[in-house]
Amino acid sequence: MNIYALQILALFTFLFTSCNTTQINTNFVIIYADDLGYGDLGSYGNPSIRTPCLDKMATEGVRLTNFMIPANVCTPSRAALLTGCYPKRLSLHEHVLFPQSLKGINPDEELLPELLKDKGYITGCFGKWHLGHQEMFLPVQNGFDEYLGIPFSNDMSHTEQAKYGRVNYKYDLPLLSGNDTIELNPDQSRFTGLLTEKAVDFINRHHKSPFFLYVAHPMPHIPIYASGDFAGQSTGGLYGDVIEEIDNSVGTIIKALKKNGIDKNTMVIFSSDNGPWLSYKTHGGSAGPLRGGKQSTWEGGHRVPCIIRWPDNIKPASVITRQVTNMDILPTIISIASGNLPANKIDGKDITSLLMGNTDSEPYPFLYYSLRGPLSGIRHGNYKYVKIDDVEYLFDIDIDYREKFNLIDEMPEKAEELKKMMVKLDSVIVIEQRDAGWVDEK
Ligand SMILES: [Ca+2]
Repeated sequence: MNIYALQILALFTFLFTSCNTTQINTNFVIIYADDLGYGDLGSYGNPSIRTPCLDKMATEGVRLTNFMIPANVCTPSRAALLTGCYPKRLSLHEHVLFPQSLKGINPDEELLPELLKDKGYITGCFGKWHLGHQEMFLPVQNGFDEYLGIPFSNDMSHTEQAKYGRVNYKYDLPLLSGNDTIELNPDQSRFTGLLTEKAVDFINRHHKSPFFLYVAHPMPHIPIYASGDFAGQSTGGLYGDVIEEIDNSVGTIIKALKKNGIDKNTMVIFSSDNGPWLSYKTHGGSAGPLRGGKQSTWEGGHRVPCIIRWPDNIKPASVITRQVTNMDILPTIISIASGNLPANKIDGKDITSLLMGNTDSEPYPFLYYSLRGPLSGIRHGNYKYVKIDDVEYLFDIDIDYREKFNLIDEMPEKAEELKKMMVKLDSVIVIEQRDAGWVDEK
């Protein structure tokens, strides 16, 4: 074989190997903020909080403007993300888990990390879990090889409840490593930095094998804290400091991917679990132009930022205005990883093609469930029907995303059509509902 033939053979070998590597070895990083609102990032119009790393991530990837969470609080949102299901299917749709809760994610559910482990992925979870804190429900029993974080919200301790005038709880907030409590009531100003260090260390240790890294920041859920490097730096006040520290963490994680030469075959997803907690005023975020926030079925409670970076696959600086939900993340990742979907019914759809610029697929009707579980509304096509405090609303949600102009009297047939569809879709979920896991109280 002459030198030219050898060169051509080497080129084909390289192309085959690199294509193959991209297809089977894509890593996944999900960074999930807590209570971060639609209007909290520069790329989503915030006028005072600086988020250069997330803004850059948006210019290198795609920004979604209709990214919906099928819950307006923490526990059900996380259940939807890691199972691809409406939380009601898992009986985790009624508010959140508290330190006294005995309930958690059904151990029979096949969570995203479990499905990826079947494909040889190494999995790590750093941050807030909130899918049950009895041992059987914790991350290392549910598909994660490594875990460090808090099992429920950062305000669920006696000290923090007292600070906000609610002293019903007398619990200490544990910091867990695996299943073990390594600290009680840790200094929360360390959280963002500590989780970033754990994420970078995980990437450095596992860059040679495909991995799934889930970084679930406990912030900016109240009580909010920023570390010394960030405290007092933002014109957005302490809340701005917290967001800017999370933004910096995203930049640090992407830098670690680059340093290990794997940023091009790693999909990084940044989002939030629900809208901003407006009742905490300057310690809560902003839903931007959207009405309402956390705990409400107004758009501000359910629509959050989502930025996805996957170089060479997603067109830089693209924007997806079509409705996508956090339930779509699991089937999308599983499709890219050539894995198998869970045996149980899920609601999310694979959006890989949409992310790559194809706009031919239609979104599915989206159901809104209120804070304590009851069905509250539906969004289908460009209309949203919702019932809030016994008042019925119909909005042309594409145009009137601020939910200002109620069309219920002008278009009663449309409202009726949506209501019927909503009840029918929910009734199927009721029939197919699966119980969440329980621990015997005795
Ligand atoms: Ca939350």
